[in-house]
Amino acid sequence: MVAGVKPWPGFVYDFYALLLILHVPKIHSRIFEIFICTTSNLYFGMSPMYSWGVFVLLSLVHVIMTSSVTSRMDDQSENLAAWPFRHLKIPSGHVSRNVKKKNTGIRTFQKKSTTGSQLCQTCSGTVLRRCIQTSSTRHVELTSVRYPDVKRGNYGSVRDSDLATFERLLPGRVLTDSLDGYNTDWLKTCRGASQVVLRPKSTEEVSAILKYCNEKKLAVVPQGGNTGLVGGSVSVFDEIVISTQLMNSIISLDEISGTLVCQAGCVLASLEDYLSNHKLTIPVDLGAKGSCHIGGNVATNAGGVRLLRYGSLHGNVLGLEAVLANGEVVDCLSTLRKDNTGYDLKQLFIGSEGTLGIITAVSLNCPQKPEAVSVAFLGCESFQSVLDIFKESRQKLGEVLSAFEFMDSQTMTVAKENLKLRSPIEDYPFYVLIETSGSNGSHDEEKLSQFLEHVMGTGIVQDGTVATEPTKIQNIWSMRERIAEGLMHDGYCYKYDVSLPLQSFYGLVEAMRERMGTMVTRVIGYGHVGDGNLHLNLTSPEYSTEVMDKIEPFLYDWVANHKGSISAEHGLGFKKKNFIYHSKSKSAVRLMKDIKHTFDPNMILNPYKVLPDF
Ligand code: FAD
Ligand code: 2HG
Ligand code: ZN
Repeated sequence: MVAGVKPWPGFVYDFYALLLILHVPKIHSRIFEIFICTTSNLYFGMSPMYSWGVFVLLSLVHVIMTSSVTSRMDDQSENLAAWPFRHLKIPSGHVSRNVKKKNTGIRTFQKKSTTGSQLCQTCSGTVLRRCIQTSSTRHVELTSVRYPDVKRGNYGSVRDSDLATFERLLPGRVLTDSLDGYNTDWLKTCRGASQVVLRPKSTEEVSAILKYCNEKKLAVVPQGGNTGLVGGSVSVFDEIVISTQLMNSIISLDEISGTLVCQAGCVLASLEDYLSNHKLTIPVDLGAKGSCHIGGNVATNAGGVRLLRYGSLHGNVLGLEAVLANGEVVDCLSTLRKDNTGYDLKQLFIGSEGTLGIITAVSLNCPQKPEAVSVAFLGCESFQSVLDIFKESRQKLGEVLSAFEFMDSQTMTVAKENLKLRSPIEDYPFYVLIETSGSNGSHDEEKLSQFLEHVMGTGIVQDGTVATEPTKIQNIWSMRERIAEGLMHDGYCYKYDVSLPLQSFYGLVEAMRERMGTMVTRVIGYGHVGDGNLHLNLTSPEYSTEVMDKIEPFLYDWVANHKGSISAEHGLGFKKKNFIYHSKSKSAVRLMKDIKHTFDPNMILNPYKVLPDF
C-alpha cells in the first residue's frame, strides 16, 4: 500500500467490485475481484478523482468483456456456423460435454433464501443454469375443463385448520400465493388448481405431512423440477403439491466405489457439477438437467442420452428412501452393489411416478468421468442408413460409444426456424449424433477416425463434422437437446415417446404424416435410436380435440401392433394412463393395482395418474 493514504477507500472499492461481480450472473469472476481489490490499494496514492476514474474504467472494461463472453455462450448459431467441414479430421484434446463448470466445493446445494423470487416461475425449480423455460404467459386450460370425463375423487378439501397444521409442521414453507408455476406443467398442456404447496426439508417432515394428509384424506401430488412430459407432476384438481425443492443436500460420497447418497430434490446438473469435481459423473443425463430433480428422475425412471452407455436407473440406483402415504418411512437406502435379501423393493418406486410413495433420498452408482469425449454429427440419405450407421458404430466403436441419437430433416427445421440454430452441415433427410467417451483420448479418436473413414467410404454417411472441443460439443448437443423447447414455439405439442423394434421405428412417423396431412403444423421424429426409443411429436397452433382424436388411439394401436411400448421413458402420468393396456397385460395391471392398494389404501398419492380408470 502507498504510504500516507487513509484506509477507508480500499473498502469502498472492494464493496463496489463485489457488487459488480454479484450483478453479473454468468461470470462469477473471482480473479476480477482480486484484481480490483489489489489495484484499489494502489489507487490510494492517487487523487480521489483519478482513482475513481481508474475504477470506473476497469469496471467498464469488465462489463464489456463479460457481455461479449455471455453473448458468445448464448449464441449457438454463431458457433455452429463457424465450423462446418467435410473432412472428418479429429483434433486431439481431452474434453467433457459439460462446458460450464461450477466449482461448488460444497456438500449442500441450498438456495440463498426461501422466498419465491429464487424460483423459476415455469418449472418452480431453482434456477441453477439456463432454466429450460418456455413462454410463461400462455393461457393453459384447466385440466378439469379440458378433460371433463375425469371426476374428482372423494377427497377432503384444504381448510384453514389444515393450513395452520402445515404451517406448524413447516414454518414459513407453506405457499398459498402465486402458485401458477407449480400448477402448470412444463409443456403448458395441463393445469391444476392446487391451493397450497408444501416445501419440506427433511424426510421426517415429509413423513409428518403425509401422515396428516392420509388421516384427513387429502390428496397430494409429489413434485420435483416439474419437467415431466405426461402431466404427472401437477394436480388435476386441487391436490396439495409436495415439492422437493428444499431437499437438496448431498448426504455422502464414497469416491472409491463412486457411490453418491443425496436427497431427492438435488437438481441433476448440480449433482453432475459436484461429481465432476471428484472425477465422477452421473449415470443419467437429459435436456432438462438444469431443472429436474434426481428424485423426479428416479420417480419417472428417466432414460436420457446416457442410457446406451450406463443402462437405466433400475440398474444405477443402489438404494432409496421413500415415505408411504401413511407417513411410514421405507429405508432401502443401501449403498451396496449386491444385496440379495428378499424382494428388491426399491425397484417398485423407480418409475412409479409418485403413486406409491414420495422418494426422499437416493443412493446412486456413479461412474468415472470420461477423460475424453468426442461428438460426430453426420448427415445421411435414409433411415436405413441411420440403422446401418448404428450397426457399424456398435461394431467399430465398441466400448467407447456412449450415445447414438437421430433427428429427421423436419426436426432440423425446428432447430433452424424456432430456435434460430444453424446446422453445422448441409441439409440431409436424416442426421445422426454419435458420442464417444473413454479414458484414452488418442485411442478413442483413432477408433472414431477409422469408423468415420469407413462409413464415408461405403457411402452410408454423406457429410459430417466432429467436435472434441467442449463448446462445440455442447453446441451440437444443444441442437438435439433443445428440440423439445423448440417445438413449443409452434403452439400446442402432441408428444409421444415410444419404444419400437428398429425395423418399424421410422414407419410410425411416416404413417402419422400420411394420416394427419395438413391438420397439423408438423410431424417430426427424433430420439434415442440407440435405445429403440422414438420421440414422435406433432404440433398445431393450439390444442384441438379433432386433431387429438385423429392421433389417438390410432397411434397407440400402431405401436401395439408393431410390438412396441407406448412409453419408453417419459411414463404414463395423467395423459397416457388409460392406454396402459396397449403395453401391459390385464393380469399385470391387476397386480399393479393390488400393489397400489397395499402402499396407499386411501389413494391419496398422485391420484388420476399411471393406473387406468378401468
Ligand atoms: P417432475 O416433473 O416434478 O415429476 C415427474 C413425476 O415424478 C410426477 O409424477 C411426480 O409426481 C413424480 N415425482 C417427482 N419427484 C418425486 C419424488 N421425490 N418422489 C416421488 N415422486 C416424484 N425424460 C427422459 O426420460 N429422457 C429425456 O431425455 C428427457 N428429456 C427431457 C428434456 C426436456 C427439455 C424436458 C422438459 C423433459 C425431459 N424429460 C426426459 C422428461 C423427464 O421425465 C423429466 O425431465 C424428469 O425425469 C422429471 O424430473 P422432475 O424432477 O422434473 O420431476
Ligand atoms: C429428449 O430426448 C426428451 O429430448 C424429450 O426425452 C423428447 O420432447 C420430446 O419428445
Ligand atoms: Zn428422450
